[in-house]
Amino acid sequence: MSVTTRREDNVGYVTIDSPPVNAIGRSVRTGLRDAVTWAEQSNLERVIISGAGGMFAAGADTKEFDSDPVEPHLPDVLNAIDQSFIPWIAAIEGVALGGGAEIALACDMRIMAPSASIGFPEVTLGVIPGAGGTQRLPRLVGLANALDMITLGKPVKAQLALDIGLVHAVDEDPVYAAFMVNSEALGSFVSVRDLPVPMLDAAILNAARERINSKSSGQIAPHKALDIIEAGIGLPFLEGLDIERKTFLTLRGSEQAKALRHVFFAERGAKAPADLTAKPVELAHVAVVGGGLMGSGIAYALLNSGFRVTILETDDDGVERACTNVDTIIAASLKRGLIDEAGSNERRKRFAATTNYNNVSDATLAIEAAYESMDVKRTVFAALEQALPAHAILASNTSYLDLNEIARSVSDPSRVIGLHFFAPAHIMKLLEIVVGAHTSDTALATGFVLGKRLRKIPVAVGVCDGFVGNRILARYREAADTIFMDGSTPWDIDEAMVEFGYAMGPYAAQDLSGLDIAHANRRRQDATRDPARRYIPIADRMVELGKLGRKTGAGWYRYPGGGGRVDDPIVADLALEEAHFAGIKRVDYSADEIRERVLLAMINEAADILQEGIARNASDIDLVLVFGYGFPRWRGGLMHYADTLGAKTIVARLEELCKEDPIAWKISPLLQQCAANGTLISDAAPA
Ligand code: T1G
Repeated sequence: MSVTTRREDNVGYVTIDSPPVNAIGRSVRTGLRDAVTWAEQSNLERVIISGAGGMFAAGADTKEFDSDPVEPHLPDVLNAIDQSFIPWIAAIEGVALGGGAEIALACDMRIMAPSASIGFPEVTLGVIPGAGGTQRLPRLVGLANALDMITLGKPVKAQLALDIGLVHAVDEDPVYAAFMVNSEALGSFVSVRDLPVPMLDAAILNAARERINSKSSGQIAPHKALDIIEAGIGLPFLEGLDIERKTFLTLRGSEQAKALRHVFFAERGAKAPADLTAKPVELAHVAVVGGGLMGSGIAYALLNSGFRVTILETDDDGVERACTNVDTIIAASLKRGLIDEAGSNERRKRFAATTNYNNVSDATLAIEAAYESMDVKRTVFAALEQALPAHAILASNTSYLDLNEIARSVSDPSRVIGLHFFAPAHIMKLLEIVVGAHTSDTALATGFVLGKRLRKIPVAVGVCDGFVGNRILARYREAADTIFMDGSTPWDIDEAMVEFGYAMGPYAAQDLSGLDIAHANRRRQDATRDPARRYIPIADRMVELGKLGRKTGAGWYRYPGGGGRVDDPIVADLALEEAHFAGIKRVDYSADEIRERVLLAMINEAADILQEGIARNASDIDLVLVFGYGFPRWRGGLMHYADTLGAKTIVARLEELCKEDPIAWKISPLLQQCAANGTLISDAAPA
């Protein structure tokens, strides 16, 4: 039974019980509909509805979104609740999201537990509330609050819900509080649908529209939600419900909704492989080598998850720097209200920094985040091998270097794994777990457990230059630099990629991280680069000129007075000069041509990564690009996006580009196979 009913005297208790999150599927909708009939036939004085398992309801069962809607439809069930002559009280614990929040809105009264949250995240799935949320919420909390909650999709905690009038009370025991509500009070409540609609306010609507444009650029659902809220204010309730439902059903089948659902489920699929049965090592005390920006970010992420953390440094200055860096992060979290004073002090108690490796003799995991030099890493790993217990796992945060070579610096390479965090490490959700040739299942299981404890998205990747994300990034940059050399400017390319949905183009992004990082990698690759492969020298020229990006006041852009970026004609001239030397006849690429070349280059590289088994599946590549490299979530990730183009189309275009440069555009056999077989790239598996 997904919905249970019981009575005590003249109080009815309806409980949604559909583990793990009380998603509102057909059985729940049917159970709720039958509960309304039961209540009305049972001569009850009130009904208290709650969720089992400490959660009210996580919203509609999104697994049903790919099939035709099946009765009873949620709007009809909720209309039956709010039209019932028996008062219903929603007793909310955990979360009431989407359809869960809409159930609560259909009740006469709402009571939340202090730690509970309520919200309308539908737009994060590319849809809008489809069971009355856009029509009831404005009546309850006003136009501005309703627009905020629905078009941004962010839930609110109990106190704010109380402050804006979304709920009547906050109580540690909402069910008991609902039982204790006196009958007179209960009888005084008006159904939300019968509350007066707020006035239309052009200023509020325009502000909401602007906020959507800045926060959700390119996305359709937030604008549609605003449209339906606005339209509903001028319509009778049932007509508003009707256009809401029609819009929801249309959006449910849209490309953006399918893409966002793909990412939603891919994110939840990011866990240890089912056949990984090895027991992870117990984790309590973790050593982090290096207290720079990465090391201190990793340390804080570990502190946030309850670990004891010791940063190892080479000298007292390093120790002081590590402490300052961690203190800075703690202070920032305190200032933003992410932690309180007690939390801040408790984290500090679990943190230490030292030069003395003997202080980590009881650590069962070490994460090396030292300078990206193989010599440094070899030295560190040898010292860690001496200092930590023999069963401890030794991890490197290296972004590019060969993990197998690092593993050769210890006697037991099976203990070595890569844990590639993304700066800022305590904020970015992606964690690439790099699996070396000898990495043990115990080490891998430990990596996944750590990823889960840190609330990261753990993705297992194989060893190659740049693993998954940085390898695709390198191809992205190479394609962009080629377009730059052959005809465009960095700002044309950045603009084209922002229009695609990136928050920032590749040149503006590199100005933030620094041109010297990619330069160091190009120098490292000099010895092994294919001499026949076209090489674009502009970025080297930039580094030679000291134009390293924001940190030197100028990179691909200029930053006068440390302010915003300004196009730099010197940079454009560099390309003209290099093109002249190379005898290149430059062309003026359109934004579409720029996007096509950059994206096809990335897709082709990603297909090789999949073919080589560096990534386990296409979904993992989507997670890496969305959660580590700013690929627009509403495009579903690189491989999901590739399938919207189709392998046949991709291969045909690559064949054209091969005529320009057969080496750079060498077509991945995996793409050719998908094109020939008419199969999805997302379904392709390593060879
Ligand atoms: N439908 C189906 N399955 C869901 C689900 C949902 N809404 N929410 C979670 N799951 C699955 C999830 O895939 C995972 O499965 C398991 O539950 C645990 O999830 C009509 C149209 C509720 C805060 O957007 O935000 O209502 O991997 O790992 O970390 O107007 O799940 O175990 O097989 O995330 O404790 C709107 C989405 C829907 C909320 C719990 N609702 N869910 O987090 O667990 S549209 C949402 C969440 C809608 C109405 C509209 C979170 C959570 P598996 P989990 P968690």
